[in-house]
Amino acid sequence: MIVYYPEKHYKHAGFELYNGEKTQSSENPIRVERIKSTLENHGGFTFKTPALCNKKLILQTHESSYIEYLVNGNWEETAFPSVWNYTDKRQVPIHAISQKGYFVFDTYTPLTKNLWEVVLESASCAVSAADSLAFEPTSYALCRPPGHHATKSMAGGYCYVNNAAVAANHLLNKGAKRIAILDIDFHHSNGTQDIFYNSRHVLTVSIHADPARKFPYYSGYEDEKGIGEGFGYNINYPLDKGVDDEKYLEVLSKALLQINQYKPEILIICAGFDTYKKDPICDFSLTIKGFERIGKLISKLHIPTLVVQEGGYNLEDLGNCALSFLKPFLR
Ligand code: OKP
Ligand code: ZN
Repeated sequence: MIVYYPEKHYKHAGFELYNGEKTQSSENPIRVERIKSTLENHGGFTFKTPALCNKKLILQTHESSYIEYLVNGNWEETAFPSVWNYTDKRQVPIHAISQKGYFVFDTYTPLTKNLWEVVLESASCAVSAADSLAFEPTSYALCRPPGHHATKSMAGGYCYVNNAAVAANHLLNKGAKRIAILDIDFHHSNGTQDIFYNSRHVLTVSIHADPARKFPYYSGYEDEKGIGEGFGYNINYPLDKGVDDEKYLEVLSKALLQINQYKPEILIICAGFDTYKKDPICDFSLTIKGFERIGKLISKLHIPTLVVQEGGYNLEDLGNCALSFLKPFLR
């Protein structure tokens, strides 16, 4: 299996402000290094670094003022918002402090030095991996930073550019008519939902912790079904705490049935392993063996599948969670 890996990701590392307190970020460079070394030790994976994708592709996914903000941002020190847009005006503000609150929706997502080159390379992993579906049934984009919380015009939840959404737009440009994105990260994929909310060409399905209890809090509820011609093409499965392998597989089977009915030409899996029982910030209880069962069930659909890495924070077991999930796709 081909794996696209971002070699400059380590340049992005920071802290987060959680409820007013400064803490070490869970989203650190060790994460993808753990996954990489576990897959390398196992064998069957070929690592490549991506060619940087065209900025136009990113502008098709995100608002241009937001992307210009990331491109031109010259943050010498880690920066965070402190005042948010409390109006419904969409007018890019002038002051540096108001701009941060305009383009970043939480205090977990630091604006760091070299941010743009790092996020561009992460998105490029997803695009390159999408291209390799032309000659491989499955490919894996080992993205960092992750992408699924990034909306059209805001960063948040450790995400800046929505890697999976950029890849989906790339595949639509190449002629695909129906793409399904299934997000199995513990957290609701609010960004992906936002980007494709009015589209029937991209079915977005997310299985996650009930946002009444967990991040991103404001979206991920069952009644969010899409809008306009996209109505019916967004599906959310908010779940209670403590979900185990059996319960998860039961919900996943339902989601896969809906995906199959849509008859997608390509399936994108936004894979987060923070549903793992020993994840330090989450409250589901999936096992390493459970990830293999999840991978097997998905692989049995026999749809060309792009796996895009999202979250997962248990550094000790993260590599084995990913390997276990990917194994059924190896041939
Ligand atoms: C990103 B992804 C923990 C609180 C921060 C933010 C969660 C972002 C998750 N110190 N919570 O979906 O895994
Ligand atoms: Zn997550």
